Amino acid sequence: MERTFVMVKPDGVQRGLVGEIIARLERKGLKLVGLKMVQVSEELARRHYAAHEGKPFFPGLIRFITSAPVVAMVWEGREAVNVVRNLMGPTDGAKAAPGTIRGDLANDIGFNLVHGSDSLESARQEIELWFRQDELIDWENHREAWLYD
Ligand code: DAT
Ligand code: MG
Repeated sequence: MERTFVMVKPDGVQRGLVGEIIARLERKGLKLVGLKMVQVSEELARRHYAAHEGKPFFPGLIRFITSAPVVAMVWEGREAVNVVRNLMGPTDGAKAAPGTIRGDLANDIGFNLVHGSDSLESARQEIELWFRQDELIDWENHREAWLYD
């Protein structure tokens, strides 16, 4: 089973969409294995978005992600990285299809509610960056007997 890092961004927390976003991932059958609220520091923000350093939107992105609390999570399941990316939809809410989190609930490029790791390798790095090992819970989800053949 794969694990992926998911974050409800400050706009999602402020708009009261944490439950809505978690519900969509739960209904898909993904298993929550880590969850915490974080007031993101400038240092954590810069490390998380290091791949975007130097881009014109980088300073605004750091300002946004540190402006209010986020909810950081780790979700586990079959092809979890791709499954979450598909549930989120593409970066720009205006272009995201209905049925996706961004397509249904966002209409901006920067204020797009949610982050999800874009590859297995970035998932591994982001989980390590955001969570200590003892913050991740290995638990048996009995639903899985009816989720996976
Ligand atoms: P995603 O979050 O879909 O993986 P990304 O990794 O390309 O998108 O960019 C990270 C975040 O940076 C994205 O969620 C919003 C912001 N961003 C990306 N491109 C942008 C742009 N052209 N203008 C403003 N913000 C942008
Ligand atoms: Mg990305």
